[in-house]
This record gives sequence, C-alpha cells and structure tokens, in this order.
Amino acid sequence: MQTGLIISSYGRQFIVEYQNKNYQAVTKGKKTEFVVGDKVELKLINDEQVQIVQVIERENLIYRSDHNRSKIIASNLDQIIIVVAVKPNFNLSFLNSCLICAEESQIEPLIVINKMDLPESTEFANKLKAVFNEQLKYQILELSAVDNCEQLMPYLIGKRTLLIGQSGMGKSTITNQICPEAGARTGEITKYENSGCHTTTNATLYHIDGNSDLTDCPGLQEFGLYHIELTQFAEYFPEMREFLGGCKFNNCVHLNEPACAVRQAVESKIIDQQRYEFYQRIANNLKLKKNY
Ligand SMILES: Nc1nc2c(ncn2[C@@H]2O[C@H](COP(=O)(O)OP(=O)(O)OP(=O)(O)O)[C@@H](O)[C@H]2O)c(=O)[nH]1
Ligand SMILES: [Mg+2]
Ligand SMILES: [Zn+2]
Repeated sequence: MQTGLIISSYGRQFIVEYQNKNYQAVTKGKKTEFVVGDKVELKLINDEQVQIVQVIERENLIYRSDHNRSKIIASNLDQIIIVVAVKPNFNLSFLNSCLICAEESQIEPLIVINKMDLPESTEFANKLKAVFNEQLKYQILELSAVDNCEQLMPYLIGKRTLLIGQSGMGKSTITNQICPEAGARTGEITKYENSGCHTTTNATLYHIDGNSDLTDCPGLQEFGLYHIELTQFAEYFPEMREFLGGCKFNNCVHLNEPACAVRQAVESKIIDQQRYEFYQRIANNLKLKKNY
C-alpha cells in the first residue's frame, strides 16, 4: 500500500507528499472531504499526479461549525498554537472558542502572545496571563515573531502543530521564521484595519525536521462551536470541572437553574465573570439547537 500525506488544500484541490515529492491529488468517485494532516492511501498516476484512494483513520480532527455548515481545519495534530496579539483586533471570544476546540479534541493548546515588541503588548499580555495562565493553567509564551521567534522552537520539536488565530496575528510571520523555505505571504498591518481580508488563503504544512511540522492556515474571524453538545460544554472549561457535581439538578446546564454550583462560583468570583459570560452566550445558542 502506498501512503502519502496531505500537505496543502486549495479549495477542493489537494497536494499530497509521497516519498519526499509533492503531487497534485485527483479525487475520484464519492465525494469525500480531505484535510491537511490526513494520511491517505494513493495510486500513482504519473510524475505529477496521484489518486487518493482513501483516508487512513484519523487520530483527531478539528473543525468549526455554525448553524448551517461545518468546516474541517486539520487532522492528526499533537498541538494547537493559538496566536493572539494586541493588534489589529484581538477578540476574546475567539480565543475562548479555540480553547474549547482544543479541550474537546483533547489536543494540547499553547497560547502565543505575539508582537511583544509593541509597547502596548505588555499590559495586554499581563491581563491574559492573569486569567489564562494563573487561573486556568494554560501554557502561554510571549513572543515577538520578528525579534525572537526561536523561543518557540522547543515547543515544536517532535510534534505536529497547527497555528490558528484571527487574521493579522502573525501566523505566517512565525511560519517563515521557523521554516524559512516556506515563503508564506504575510500581510501589511494596515490592511487588517479594514477587517475581513486574509493574507493566507490556504492551509499548508511545512516540515521543521523529520518528525516535527507546522501548519499555517488562513485567519479566521469566527470559530463556531455549533457541533458541541450542550450537556458536555461545561466540561471543556477547566475552572468549572470541580463544581460540576455540586449542582442541585444533575442535568443542570448552569444557565438559570436554582442552586447551581457553577453560578455560585461565578458569584463568589472563583470563576472569571467574562469566561462565564462566554459560556452563557454559547450555551444559549446550543440550547436553541437542541430545544432542551
Ligand atoms: N510588530 C510586530 N509585527 C508583527 C509581528 N509578527 C507579525 N507582524 C506583522 O503583522 C502583520 C500580519 O502578519 P501575518 O503573519 O501576515 O499574519 P497572519 O496571522 O498570517 O494573517 P492571515 O494570513 O491573514 O491569517 C504583518 O504586517 C507582520 O509583519 C511581531 O512580532 N511584531
Ligand atoms: Mg497568514
Ligand atoms: Zn449548574
């Protein structure tokens, strides 16, 4: 059996790496979705093309979804790096959603606070660290991709890592520093002020060494969690876990129920208010979906 690795996707087109050479993939027959990180069984067609026969079972798969569609992002990951920065337009909900995604798929997250060379980054980083590192115990690395990106290297060795984040946070800049041959296009910061434009348009996996790689993907503005089950949602909040058995009702979803241990922890400021507000907003949406 010949097996290759999907290293890039362009719309419905894929590039497959097979024996150190890249091929354009042809997919035949039933409409199957593939994604960067997939190991695939293939047949060689010629010097430039392979046919994908099928996907080898994935160890994990991350995707986002809203009420009418879902989009797969990457598979077979060891780590998700969530890249945030004070500029151009940091969105706290986006960070929270990425963390939920990592918790749900049981892939270790690392939060990289990029652009630490900007003076306004210090206060921004301190606020994030107080909640996400000191309270929630997520790993955080402060970085300036343009000055000291090599600090990131120890976190990448031996792992398959995905960079995710809003547009303009510096994912491609990091990719180019770590894998200089990547030549990923990066955007001018001014362009992000008219939001909605992305510099990177397709996900691509780059090798760091024989068993470490890094996937750069297009910036996202939203990270929909519509696929999450409401009854499991609270478990993806590390700060809520210890309270989950303590509610009056054992099917409590921690919104309006009486004697809810999670809400009591919010009132006594043990659980961060903004994190709970994020929980409430998403949980109310998930509730509509299921008509609980
Ligand atoms: N000051 C500063 N600017 C940075 C840093 N890292 C990236 N930038 C700038 O931020 C802008 C956006 O960087 P990109 O790497 O294109 O961002 P991206 O996350 O790949 O954006 P999309 O591809 O649209 O998702 C560029 O102008 C970079 O030069 C940094 O550490 N410090
Ligand atoms: Mg980019
Ligand atoms: Zn409760």
